[in-house]
Amino acid sequence: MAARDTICALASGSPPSAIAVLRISGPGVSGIAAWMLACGLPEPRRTSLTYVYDATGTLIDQGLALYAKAPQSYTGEDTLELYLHGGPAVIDHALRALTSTPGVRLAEPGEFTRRAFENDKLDLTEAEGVADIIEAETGAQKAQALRQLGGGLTEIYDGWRDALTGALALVEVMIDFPDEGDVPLDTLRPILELLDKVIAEIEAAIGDRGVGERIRDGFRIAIVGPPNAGKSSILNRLARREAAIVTDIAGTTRDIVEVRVILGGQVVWIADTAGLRETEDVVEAEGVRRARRAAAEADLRIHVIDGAAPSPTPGPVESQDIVVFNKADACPAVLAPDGALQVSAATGEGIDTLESWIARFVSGRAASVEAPVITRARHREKLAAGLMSLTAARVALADDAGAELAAEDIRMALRQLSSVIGKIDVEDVLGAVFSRFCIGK
Ligand SMILES: Nc1nc2c(ncn2[C@@H]2O[C@H](COP(=O)(O)OP(=O)(O)O)[C@@H](O)[C@H]2O)c(=O)[nH]1
Ligand SMILES: [Mg+2]
Repeated sequence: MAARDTICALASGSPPSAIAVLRISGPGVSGIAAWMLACGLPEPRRTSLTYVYDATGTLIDQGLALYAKAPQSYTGEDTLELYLHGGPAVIDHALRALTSTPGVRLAEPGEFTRRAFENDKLDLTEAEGVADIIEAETGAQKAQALRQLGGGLTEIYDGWRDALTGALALVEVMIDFPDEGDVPLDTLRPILELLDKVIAEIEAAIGDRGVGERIRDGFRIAIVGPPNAGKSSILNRLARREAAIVTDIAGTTRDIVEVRVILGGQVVWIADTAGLRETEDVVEAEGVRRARRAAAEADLRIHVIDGAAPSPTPGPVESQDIVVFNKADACPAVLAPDGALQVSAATGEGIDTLESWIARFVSGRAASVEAPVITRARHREKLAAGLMSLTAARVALADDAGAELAAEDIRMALRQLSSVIGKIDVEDVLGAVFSRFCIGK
């Protein structure tokens, strides 16, 4: 393999900060330490307090240096970390000194982790866990990311791959030594047991109502109802700002207005939508179409009914949905249907209860799956494809002549599962995963 570039980057937050962590990884590390550090190359895994110089011998700063020798490092390469004072001039001087060295350049986003992946220090789901924990804002996101970067998904996929590799070996025996006539049940049974176990587990993972993805990306809630019911006013109350335009003209809201809040320890996207009604206005009609789609895709709908309307009743409501009777300040409460929450977007009455109902829903939904297997769309697509191949393999095995087909289907499923953890050719996937990292990680 051609000698790799040595990469460097600021790994800590933007300056000024108390301390700046500079990271260097690659074959050039020991050469750099020789001229850069007064202490020379430090002993591995021991911090050394040292003066730090540029190549001309000008002092950059005094700080701590930590050396990790390949392969016992995060990237699997020689790495050096410098803990310097976190001022812009220090950082600039140090990075200029490093990048003016031949063979040394600034790291691309996620490149340290990508090298770790390429050196088998972690698989792709673990690398995704690293990206997720850096972005985690809620405790639930952090816990999920920690589980993933600690190999929680790797273990599951390895189990599936072992079972399928075992099943494939048995199918190949059937192909090599075909019995006369029907395949005896003794040969088939262990294969079917292995396939059925994996199929059942993948089905369970897929049937999780997207909880892992929601914890990571946020739950989706849509505010729906007739024009002028006060949907935008309620959104603004929940957002604690004037996110959506409120007027007494029906048909004001046309596009979806989304706000992001944290409720029940979860990220929640609340969407205000156009009032549902028949309209000749093409722009409003498009808004109504979008509103219906947002309602259909949401995890939970808040149906707002207009307390001032002649007969305040909601449209079709699903069991977990919330019905809100708005304008309670101006309307007799006796009109509110059973189970509806009375609020007034005008005075703020009932909004805290609405928030706690939403919080209860999202935290209950998040807790409904103990350890979600799917945490992003990429996993879901591959698992769905793998499941199709396994179902096809099962059908093929029911047929005498189907062993060859079944073997091909199982191999296909293995490829789908392997691509989730990054064990097979996934150049485009790698690009997509690592480009979303921050620099220095
Ligand atoms: N009295 C009263 N008026 C409200 C309340 N909520 C909204 N309104 C008024 O109802 C009209 C429509 O509100 P808006 O939020 O734009 O409704 P939307 O069309 O459902 O988004 C505006 O004139 C608001 O000021 C409320 O709780 N009480
Ligand atoms: Mg509106």
